[in-house]
Amino acid sequence: MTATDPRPLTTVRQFPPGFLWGAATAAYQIEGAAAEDGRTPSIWDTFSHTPGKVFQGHTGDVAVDHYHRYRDDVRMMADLGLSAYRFSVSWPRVQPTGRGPAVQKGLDFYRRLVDELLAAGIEPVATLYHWDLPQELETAGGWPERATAERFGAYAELVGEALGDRITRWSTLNEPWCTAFLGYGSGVHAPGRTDPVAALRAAHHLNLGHGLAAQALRSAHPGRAEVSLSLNLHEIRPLTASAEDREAARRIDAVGNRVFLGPILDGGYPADLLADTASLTDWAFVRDGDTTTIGRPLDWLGINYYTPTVVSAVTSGMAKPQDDGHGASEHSPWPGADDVAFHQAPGDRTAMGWAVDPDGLYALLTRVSTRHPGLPLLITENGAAYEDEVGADGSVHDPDRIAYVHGHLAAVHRAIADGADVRGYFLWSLMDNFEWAYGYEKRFGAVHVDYASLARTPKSSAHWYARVADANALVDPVEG
Ligand code: IFM
Repeated sequence: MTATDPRPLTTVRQFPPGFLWGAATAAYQIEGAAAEDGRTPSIWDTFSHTPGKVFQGHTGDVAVDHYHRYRDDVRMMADLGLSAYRFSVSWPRVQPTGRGPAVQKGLDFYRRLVDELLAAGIEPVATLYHWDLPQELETAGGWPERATAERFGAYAELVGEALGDRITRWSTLNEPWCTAFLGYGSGVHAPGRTDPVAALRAAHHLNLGHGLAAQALRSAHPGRAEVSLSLNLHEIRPLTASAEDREAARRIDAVGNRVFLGPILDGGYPADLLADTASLTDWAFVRDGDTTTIGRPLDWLGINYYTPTVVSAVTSGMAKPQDDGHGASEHSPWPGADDVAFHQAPGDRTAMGWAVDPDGLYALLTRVSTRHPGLPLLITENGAAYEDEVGADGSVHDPDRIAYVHGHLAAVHRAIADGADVRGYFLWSLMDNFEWAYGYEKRFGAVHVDYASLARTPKSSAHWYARVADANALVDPVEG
């Protein structure tokens, strides 16, 4: 809050100096320009154009046209006082078939975007893969195949060489759990396959791809790249303290969290995960040396959090809900955990039906930082969808979103006070966008987008967040 700001503050919780106040987006969700300048289809173009896969047949063909409006969007970020912006590079825009040389026009777009950000004093934080696999690589087998991890390493080298002089912080993958288990397990995400063994193979090849990409980024600009990935870690709670429910929680922790944390931070795949999935696979696709490649130290860890995951054992007579919060499917995204049921956490819910539970974020941050002391953390996504309405005067008031973010920032502040080394927070999302299988129905933005005119209008949450960023402190929400 500035010295001249007349609004009252009842509580001020200061964040550490240099804390990053960011917002996040992803290429397919915002860019549009799906067939411009050499871009070819990704698996999400194919999936969204397949009838019945996405709400009302929505696609990312135009999205919010960020590809053409990026300059105005960066100006808007500067007006909101953001100190960082997390975006993703579209693989099919810079290397359309997933092989061969880069398309310069594609790289130039990201060069221009990054230069605009730097000129505005906003740190660019780049994600290499936010779910838009070039369709040709999926046709050749996709993430269940080792070759895709190798291709990803080569793509990282191209992008690292082109942009590594301008970008320091990199995230290789966004939420590989969703890619593997929603994309190849339950099929609610592209490419829509429903094969539990393919999902497990995909998880390993994503881990390997992360390791290869991290190496490539580091060698493109030695000593400069600070590399991580963004995991949607599940904050898992057993429904009761019974041994059966705790066993259900253990299984979900194995295939939801430790399938990534194990090889990336703990030296290998956990024995209990291998045992849980032994009837599906012997994991022979993990080759000698893979865990060394995957396990090279991270410079920081990106954590995405929205809501906790409440689980129990399936007891006789229980109707097992098919939607665990990730979208309804008759195919489970949890291989090796067929006997687990999912429950709603109590309390208020967002428009996604997800419980609002900031304590879950506190628990996650303190647990990760206790287990991995010295590893800086960034919250690379947190936020909420609500049914925002445009008022008669054109403004959008979203007090529920302010309350959600306020509660979660208070949890982050508490975790920092208790020793977690959290370096920044990225609101999901900068602006309303294509919410995957939900199309444009769910709005996560701090900035409203009118999908007819594509006009951007900062919601009251954006104005409040700007005050938080300016003060580097959790200022209380003041409406108006
Ligand atoms: O929109 C997504 C984002 O792409 C990945 N993390 C969760 C967000 C909300 O569902």
